[in-house]
Amino acid sequence: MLLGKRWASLLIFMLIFSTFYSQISSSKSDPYAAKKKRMSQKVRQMFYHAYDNYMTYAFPHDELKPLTKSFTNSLSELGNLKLERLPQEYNGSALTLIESLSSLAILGNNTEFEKGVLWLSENLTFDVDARINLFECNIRVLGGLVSAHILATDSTNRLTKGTYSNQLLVLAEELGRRFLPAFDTPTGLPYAWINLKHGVMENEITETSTSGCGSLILEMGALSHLTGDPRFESAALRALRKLWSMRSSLNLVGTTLDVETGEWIEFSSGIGAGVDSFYEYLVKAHILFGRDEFWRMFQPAYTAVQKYFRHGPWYHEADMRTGRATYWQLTSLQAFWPGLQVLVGDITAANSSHREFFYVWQKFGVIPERYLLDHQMLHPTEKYYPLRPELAESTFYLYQATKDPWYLQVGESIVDSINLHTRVEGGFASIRDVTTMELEDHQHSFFLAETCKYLYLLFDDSFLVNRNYVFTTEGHPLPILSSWHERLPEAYIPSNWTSVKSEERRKRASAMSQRICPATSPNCRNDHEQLESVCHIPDTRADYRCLTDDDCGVDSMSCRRRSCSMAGYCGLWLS
Ligand code: DMJ
Repeated sequence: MLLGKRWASLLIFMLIFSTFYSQISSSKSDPYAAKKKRMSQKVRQMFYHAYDNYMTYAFPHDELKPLTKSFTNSLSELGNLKLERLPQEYNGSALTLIESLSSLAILGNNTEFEKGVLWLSENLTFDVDARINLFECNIRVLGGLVSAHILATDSTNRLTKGTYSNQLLVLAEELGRRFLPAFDTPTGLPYAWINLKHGVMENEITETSTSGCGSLILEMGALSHLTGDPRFESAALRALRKLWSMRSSLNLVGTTLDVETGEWIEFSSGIGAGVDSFYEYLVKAHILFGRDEFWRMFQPAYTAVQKYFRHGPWYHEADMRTGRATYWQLTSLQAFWPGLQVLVGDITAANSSHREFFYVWQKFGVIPERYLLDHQMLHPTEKYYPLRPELAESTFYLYQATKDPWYLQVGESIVDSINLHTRVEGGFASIRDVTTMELEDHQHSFFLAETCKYLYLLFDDSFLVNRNYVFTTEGHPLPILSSWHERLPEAYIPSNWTSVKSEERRKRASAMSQRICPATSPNCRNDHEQLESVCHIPDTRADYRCLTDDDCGVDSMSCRRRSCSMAGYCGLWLS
């Protein structure tokens, strides 16, 4: 008995010591480990507070009204997606559930992920007389389903054996087929609205946005790769090519256009509403499909943005024909731009505009929808903050790229503000007016698909370790597979990469810098293995500082050589 007690004390001592020791050693390798753990748990709780309340008070409708603990079928603005085997009067598409699946997978909640997958498999149908917005339905519903299908079938055995036989892909394919009539225009540019049952309605409006035509390629391209039906990718690609052909001589695009005539309607544009994801999808399509064509569009488009819209760290709007500034406004949606800049290696520029967005966040407590830079005041009618993700998204990318603890601090401050100002008993509510913090009865689905996801990944990126993903504009991960890649141009592949790449440097590469495995490489062991890019050569210094071009490596995504800027940073500097 005494011996038993002694053994027990010894065991307890060893346990405490080993926990203490492992904490010391993990904090030795990462001094911010404890903070990250605490913050990731906090974000996890935020996600479940939003998700559980949705499931309790709103599911299977589209979105939660957290103040009244009721629901809104917000897709009915986008169109009603009715559910099979439910009373006829019921409308709803379980939008927030579809949008939550990839976040549940990232949080490692296989039980809830499986429940959601099986429920949708049995209940969701698109055979409904409903007018939907093509762009929104594509990024939220099609993107959510395609991503969840991939997560359901990856090698992690997320689902109980035998329960899944591609039901989500079947649904996604059906939805994709219902999108196709929208592209049947003289220009190939899709209508903004389509009836899922009857196709394009009579007298349908012909005006759409640049994002509406230029942000379909990730989801529809992935759908083609998964189903073997090329029609989805072809339709999206044709629209994107047409859109690009409509650029001005300055390589600028407008914000709205007519799909029948192919004429611009709104010539002023920027990097925010109506245009944002067009730029995002050019670079992400290049990463996902390895097609040089996307980079050839992105490179001049990015250069034009930096030349005509940028004013120091701020971005204003300009007329696509003249390049002259039109509106000097900061919008909440623009805050995704630093994240995009990280993807192309433009870290210094990303950091400087991220700081300005965060400055505005701190000034108001959250980021307002629109701020008039020239008058230094809020837009009179756009004072709201609907729980948008863009600043958190850029913060996540910048932390991945730099490991600068400053971004953890930013993330913590975002988490604290959201909890302080928007958390209510029934979920998280949007802010109607950032000057009074008056709330609005709406918890958008992107709060679960994006805001919580990026905040969580900022503090816990274990989901990304040894995996390569591109996140769609709605935050749904798509894996980068060599089997989806076209051959990279020879010029992009340096011949001496093997000698430069050392084991030690390899280990240092973050998840974000582990990229494509070009199909041309003999080192790609098999189609589905996600390896670090064979062309990737890290910069000599981990902080990207340089004296000459020789200190810079080769970008892991585009396989393009990085160069040393005048400020002494390696990047994909565009001339
Ligand atoms: C999301 O639906 C997507 O990020 C989209 O690209 C733009 N905005 C919202 C969130 O703010």
